[in-house]
Amino acid sequence: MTIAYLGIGSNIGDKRAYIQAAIEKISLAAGIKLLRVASLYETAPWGKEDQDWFLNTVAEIDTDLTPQMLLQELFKIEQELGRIRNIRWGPRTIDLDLLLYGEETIDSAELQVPHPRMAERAFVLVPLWELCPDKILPQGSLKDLAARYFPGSDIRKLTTIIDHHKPL
Ligand code: GSY
Repeated sequence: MTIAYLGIGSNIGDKRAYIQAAIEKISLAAGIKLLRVASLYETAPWGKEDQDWFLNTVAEIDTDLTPQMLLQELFKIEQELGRIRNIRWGPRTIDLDLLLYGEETIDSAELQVPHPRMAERAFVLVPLWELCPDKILPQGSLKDLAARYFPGSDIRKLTTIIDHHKPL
């Protein structure tokens, strides 16, 4: 089993409901055990600024899927939640990114882990730092990287949380 971290974001429609639905699907997927989910954050759009703000969080999972199998599972969940890949960095109902997969480094055409742009993205760094404050990334300590952006005007922590516990 491997501990992995998933970035989750939405900026179309009922963003909170899309994130909740994605987390439920992740928790029900074969080969994935959902461990923890960070707080929800409202975040300014990165990459293409003329679009709505996002809601973002990060989930910690334990998985026996390979990184490639996990990526396929994330694509499947994105499709089920109406993700359409038409505009680069454009609006989306749901976005699921594989950020970290244990201590592995992967550099293939379809998958790069650790996620190559995560050190520039407050919406990844801040919720990830909440879950693993002592983590060191290739670009430096998560604590120092997140402190560049938080607190800041482009990211706001919400007090509402995502309920990720399965009903008894
Ligand atoms: O790669 C994730 C999708 N995405 C986001 C996002 O999730 N949040 C914010 N704030 N900006 C983004 N730009 C892209 S692309």
